[in-house]
Amino acid sequence: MSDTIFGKIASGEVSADIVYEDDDLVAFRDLHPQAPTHILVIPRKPIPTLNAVQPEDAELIGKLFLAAAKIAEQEGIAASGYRTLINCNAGAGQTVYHLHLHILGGRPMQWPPG
Ligand code: IU
Repeated sequence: MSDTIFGKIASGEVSADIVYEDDDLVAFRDLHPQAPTHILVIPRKPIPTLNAVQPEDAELIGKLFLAAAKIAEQEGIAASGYRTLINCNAGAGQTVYHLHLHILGGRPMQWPPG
């Protein structure tokens, strides 16, 4: 079992500003937001990186994106536009090794990301 800070948020051991949760997922506000709305959606299952996702996780990953769209709607950023992204490994800037989907919105986004 992974014991990252996000695993501890998922188990309730560490508190976070949770905006959505169900049996499979938890979503909470990023501590250092990079946009007016910056939320992380994580599976309760401690998958370290996108590279470690297995075929049996396909439904879970689908749920992760469905939850992101629902949260964007709830946050009032669905119509104006928002970005979802997953940083995979250090070269992409991943710092917490528990899979997480970023939701960023509330401001215009640049392309390409840095
Ligand atoms: P990354 O994709 O691994 O770089 O994203 C990790 C994010 O987790 C980053 O935006 C941090 O601000 C955020 N975060 C957090 O919200 N709470 C924490 O306790 C820690 C990191 I550590």
